[in-house]
Amino acid sequence: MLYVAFALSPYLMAQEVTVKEYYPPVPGRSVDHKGLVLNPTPQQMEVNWKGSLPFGGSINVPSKLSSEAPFSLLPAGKAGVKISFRKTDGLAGPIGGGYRLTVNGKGIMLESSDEEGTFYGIQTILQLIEDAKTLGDRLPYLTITDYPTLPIRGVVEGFYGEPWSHEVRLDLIDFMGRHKMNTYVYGPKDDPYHRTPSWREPYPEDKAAKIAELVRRSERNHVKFIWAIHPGGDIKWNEEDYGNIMNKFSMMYGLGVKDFAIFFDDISGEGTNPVNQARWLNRLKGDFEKKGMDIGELILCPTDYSQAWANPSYNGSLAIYGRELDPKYRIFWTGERVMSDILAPTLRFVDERIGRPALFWWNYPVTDYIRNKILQGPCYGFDTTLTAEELCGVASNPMEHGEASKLAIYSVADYTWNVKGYNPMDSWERALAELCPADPEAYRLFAMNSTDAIEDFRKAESWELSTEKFNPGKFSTDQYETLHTAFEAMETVPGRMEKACPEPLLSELRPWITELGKLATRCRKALELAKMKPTVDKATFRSAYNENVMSDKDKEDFKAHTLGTVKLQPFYERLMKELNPDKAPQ
Ligand code: LTM
Repeated sequence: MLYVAFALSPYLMAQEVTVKEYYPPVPGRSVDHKGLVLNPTPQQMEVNWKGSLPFGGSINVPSKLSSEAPFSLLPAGKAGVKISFRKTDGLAGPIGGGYRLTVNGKGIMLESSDEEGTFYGIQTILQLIEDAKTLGDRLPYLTITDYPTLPIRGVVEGFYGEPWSHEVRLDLIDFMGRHKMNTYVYGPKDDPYHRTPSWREPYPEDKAAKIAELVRRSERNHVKFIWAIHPGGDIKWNEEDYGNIMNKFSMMYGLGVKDFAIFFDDISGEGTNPVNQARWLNRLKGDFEKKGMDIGELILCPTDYSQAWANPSYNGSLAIYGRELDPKYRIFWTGERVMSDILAPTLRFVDERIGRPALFWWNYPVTDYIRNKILQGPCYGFDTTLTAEELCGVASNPMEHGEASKLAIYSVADYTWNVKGYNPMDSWERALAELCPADPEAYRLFAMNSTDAIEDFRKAESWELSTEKFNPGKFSTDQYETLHTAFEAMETVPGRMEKACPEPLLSELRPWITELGKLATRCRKALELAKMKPTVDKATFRSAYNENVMSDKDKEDFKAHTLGTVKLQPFYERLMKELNPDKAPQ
């Protein structure tokens, strides 16, 4: 369901509250990793800081491995650190993909039981190589025993609006591979060949070639490229349309796609019929088999994808899927609402009915319903006790802004790989440092003030500020100074980000960074007005006050690129209202 809330004035939304009132504080804590930063967080890591291996930036890969993927990803050099590799049984972990990595005086030893495990072990080594740069070109002795918790770890490009460009997709797929994610679901609502009206038609040649390239890039990254069709808007449950779906899938198969999804979200009428959906999906699976097609994942996104309206009864669609849909199909679920936390009760609700662990379609950081926002907050609201028996995976639905979406995708990679070990605050801070390494503090200052979504899915924002406790008629020097220093720090963000933030992230964030700078200045000036009021005459105060009133243009710009809606803008508005020289005496 697409909410159209972005037309709302931020002033209507602005209501200053303490984070504790109804926003849960961001869980987790900051961690000093001493330069040993890995994402996702390994399941087990023992570090012996007393010993370390000199690391000059290259690895001496044995010739029999050097041409083999993924060893060819390593920076090879004869004079480099020695690496050895051993196929060892029993390391795959509960769902495959596990590995063991040892760094000691002899060099690096990688062991794994399957291909996935080798790939993931190499990704960890590549991250260690980056870490060595900040560790004085040395690697501490360590042993990592690692494996994923959830089978599906990924992204669903499932938003309304301008689909990602080809370049953004390629880059995101590489990013996913580096962070051990394994699933990219292609379902942009505004790709006409995915959805009504043109789902029956083949992609034009140039677009088809790009999809084939995405499949190849995904394979290199051990990512499954899942192509989704969205036929429900105008489907006819007749032989002709069954043939149309099969035909489209066969064409996509011809481009190299081996994993498919069928979406029936956000439709009404004919297409919503769960009995027909299940019947056709089963038939498709059977026909794929008959044709000898080598199919991997099959996924359904139901019309009843949220507990907010899913029919809970025996005759409801979820229960029908549970009884009738082939168990190979995974089923998407967005939780209690469209935008929801990933929690046990809603998974119990859906799993009981669908007879399998649901696949969470996490509607964050998507902003197609609030296009004037850019969501940069920590990812929390994830139950860290869930297992693959209750939740088969999570796919994050991102923003149109691919680069800015990486902040959240990084943490979804972290959570899905190691559910128990997930630390939201630490994951977010590591992501900030990876994405803006030259000045993570500037990115942090920006990001913590741009987190709030809408009423249904509000998030802690500006949590280090106590604006709500400030009374402009009576305040302490300490309160004043603390806020003044904080606003001044925020005012440095635009300049610092211009210098430190890499492209294309900077271009995506720039309009909001500019607004943060302006908002911080208004807040600082409002604070200064509170201090000035008792010390100057009315005319002087009125003139200073008027200078800090937002012009129509300021309002328009802020409405187009809004942030700071939990604390900053409400603080500014409250102070300006209370300090208004024309305010009637109370
Ligand atoms: O969430 C689902 C299953 N469908 C749509 C998404 O396509 C859309 O991006 C989000 C956010 O607006 N909401 C939906 O209902």
